[in-house]
Amino acid sequence: MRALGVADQAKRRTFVTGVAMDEVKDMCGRRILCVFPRYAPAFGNFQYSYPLTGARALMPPQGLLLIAAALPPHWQVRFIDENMDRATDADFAWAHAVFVSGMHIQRAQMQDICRRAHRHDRVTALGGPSVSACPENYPDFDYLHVGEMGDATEELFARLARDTARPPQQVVLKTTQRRDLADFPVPAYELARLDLYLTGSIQFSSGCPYECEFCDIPALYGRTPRLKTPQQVLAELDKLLACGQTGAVYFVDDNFIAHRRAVRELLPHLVEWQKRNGYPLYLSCEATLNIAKRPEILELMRAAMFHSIFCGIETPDPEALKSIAKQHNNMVPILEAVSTINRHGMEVVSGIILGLDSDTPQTGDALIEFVEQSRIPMLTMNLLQALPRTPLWDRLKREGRLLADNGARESNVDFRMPYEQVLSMWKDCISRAYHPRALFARYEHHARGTYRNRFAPPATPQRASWKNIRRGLGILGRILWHVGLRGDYRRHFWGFALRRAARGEIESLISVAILAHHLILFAREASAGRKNASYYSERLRGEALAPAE
Ligand code: B12
Repeated sequence: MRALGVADQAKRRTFVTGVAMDEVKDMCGRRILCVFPRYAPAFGNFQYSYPLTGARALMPPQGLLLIAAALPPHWQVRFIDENMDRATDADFAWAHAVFVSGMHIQRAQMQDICRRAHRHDRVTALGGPSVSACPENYPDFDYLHVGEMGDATEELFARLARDTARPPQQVVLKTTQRRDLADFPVPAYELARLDLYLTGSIQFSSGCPYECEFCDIPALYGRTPRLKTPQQVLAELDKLLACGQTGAVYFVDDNFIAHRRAVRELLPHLVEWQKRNGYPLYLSCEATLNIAKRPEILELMRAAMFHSIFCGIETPDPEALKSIAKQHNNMVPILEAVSTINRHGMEVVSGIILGLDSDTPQTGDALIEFVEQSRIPMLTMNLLQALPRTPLWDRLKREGRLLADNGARESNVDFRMPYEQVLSMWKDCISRAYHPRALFARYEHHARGTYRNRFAPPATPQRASWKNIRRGLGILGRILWHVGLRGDYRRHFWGFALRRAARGEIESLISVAILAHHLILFAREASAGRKNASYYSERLRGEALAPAE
């Protein structure tokens, strides 16, 4: 928990213009407690790698840190990520108002925070992707902020400046005028313990032009990409460094190449920034697979030290891609696209969906064949979920295949294939894809190819700092202890590790060991039915509410 620096105070003065700001400025300061809810254990959280790295959560929540930076200048703010620490009674007692943010998967935890704040009679405000899609799911919060930062945000601040008593009934504030990303403040990164996250986060753009049937991004953030300026992105990177960010930083953009010209303008600035700062960070992002058609962009990303791209491949079946309105994945043959990206030193992390209407009993085997051919090490394999505000939700509703209450089922979709068959296909794919032998074989392929295609930065003082070396040695020590000595898949680990050590490739040894540990352990839990394929199931909700350690 930390207070905001002078620079941010200055930045915040420019935010609230017009009536609200004049009103707010003359009123007494407010104390805002920003609480980010716990994630339920899930594939995408990498919780099994935390003991190796000392991390305690995956990445800082951009949304809440942005809102914290946008508060009126003389207000105080505290930030608590409940993936690390639980907000205490003292925190709630300190606050005038409690701000919360999150995804559908965090619904139970968001409601839990609201209950705890109300026990202290504190007014609560909720924003973020879940309430923006389904405000009706949050009857207990006092203020609902639906949509992105804009006029609704100003209205919320003005109302709290006037009165922090809980309103007699819920107030829903809908953004009608979005604030331009070019006018976004630098998120309040200094409020977060960046050194305790597995990766940092930064945003360049919002929105995606495509309309994949299962995705709610077009409804939530629009199809016309909105952008920050390169100068803003560099200012944010400067601030991340100043706040102790090291290692990896993830661009949270829905589609990093949503606006190709803007990306071509941004990348040379990132290359220069890395050079100027001694190549301190590895970058990654999410982008559509057709980025493979843009070698000029891939080459600039290589020079800017991008190490991986998350691509929503979803299925290797071109016909199935058409059926979910994702034919843009077919613009380049998928295997060719993956190897093109690898040739530029970037690993592809692939999103995969099982339970599509086009699935057959052979789908699982076809997927494993694709995993072996593409050599993609990390694939987030999820069961199809129908998210509100998506064409899929509307179609399934029309077809009467949307399960309102799916109890212990792992999805709210009434699959074409028998449910149990889809579930066992999912478990079978997870256990085969993440068997240690298969996984390390795929990583071996990239250690001899993709990773050697990367831009090799000079050994700058920033990279070879004692702090980095000490941190690296600490992680290596824990890997050798937990995996090399005590791990039950140590034979496969040592095969990979000794080959890396023989070539002095210690960095790829460490980064692979960290991720492989999570993938292997999570897959074991999931294929044994002890971890879920999705965030819809009851048991998960039950689990999610367990108090933080
Ligand atoms: C980065 C990211 C992740 C990261 C984590 C990010 C984090 N720390 O929270 C990781 C990789 C872990 C992740 C995982 C998942 N994710 Co995700 N993720 C994203 C992504 C791409 C960016 C999030 C972000 O930083 N956005 C930028 C910030 C600035 O936007 P924002 O949070 O909406 O905030 C704005 C407003 O909402 C508002 N606001 C936000 N909070 C608040 C609070 C208050 C008080 C106020 C006033 C305003 C306000 O102001 C901000 C500025 O406009 C989003 C898509 C997106 N564009 O947001 C998907 C998204 C949030 N993820 C999604 C999903 C479904 C998942 C998974 C469940 C997928 C899966 N099946 O496994 C997992 C779940 C995690 C888990 N436990 O398993 C969905 C959520 C759907 C929903 N409506 O809830 C999204 C929207 C993508 C999609 N396709 O639909 N994800």
